Amino acid sequence: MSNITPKSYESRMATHPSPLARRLFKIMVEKQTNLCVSLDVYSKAELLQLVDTLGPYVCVFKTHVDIVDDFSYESVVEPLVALSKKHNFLIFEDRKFADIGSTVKSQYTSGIYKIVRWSHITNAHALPGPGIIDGLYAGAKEVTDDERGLLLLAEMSSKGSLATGEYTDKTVALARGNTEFTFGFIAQNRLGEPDEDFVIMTPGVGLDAKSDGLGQQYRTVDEAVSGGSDIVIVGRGIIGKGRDPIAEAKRYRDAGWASYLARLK
Ligand code: 5BU
Repeated sequence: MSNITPKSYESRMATHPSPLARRLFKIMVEKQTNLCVSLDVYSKAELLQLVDTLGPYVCVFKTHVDIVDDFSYESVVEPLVALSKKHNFLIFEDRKFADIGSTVKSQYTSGIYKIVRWSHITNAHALPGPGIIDGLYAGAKEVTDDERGLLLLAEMSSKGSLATGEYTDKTVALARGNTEFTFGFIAQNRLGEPDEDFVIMTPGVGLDAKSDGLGQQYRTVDEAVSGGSDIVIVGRGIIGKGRDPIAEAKRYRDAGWASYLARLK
């Protein structure tokens, strides 16, 4: 772990080894947001409506498409991709791949979801070793010329997570093998050496609750960003029951950007 303050999004936009990361920083700078909203909803109508209303405030929407009850490629993915162009955001399917290279390649490219075709970002556990990165990268190369990026799960937000210490260090080492594709981590802290640039996306962020009764642990936006997070991922804090999603999205977007500016000083 490094205590060196990460550079500005603008400067990283020019120098990052991953084309996808450069595109992401450009969106963040243009829209002045480091907020990713996690869309954990069961209906496609709700999902698409949230995307259209919250689109202006986010740089990334994170999905779990396998929880959408009425999913079809034509009625979910196609409108989602159109909205990503309308509002200029990236899509991150939080698939958490965890198998051998050959199998994850199939899971990434095939089946009903065909994730690689539309999801700019996805993520994977480091547990299987380097083959998981090779398999996903091969899938991306085979299917699309568009930029794709992978985040490794280096740390998790949940209580008692086993992804700590040596596991986290070895995950960082694994990412070094292909930084054009593996552009960062799902993590709670900045990771890597001062001369390296890994994008850190951080779940488990909430301004009101401390936990959810099922192991989730929340830290504030400022705790995450001052600790080195580049993008905060917020789900129920924004779209949870009884909340006003637009008001909350603005609140988290403003908090995230203020903490980022404070970190630069
Ligand atoms: P929440 O409603 O803000 O608690 O949702 C958090 C989201 O981030 C949810 O979709 C999880 O699957 C996801 N997540 C997480 O909470 N913690 C982790 O360490 C990882 C993903 Br990896």
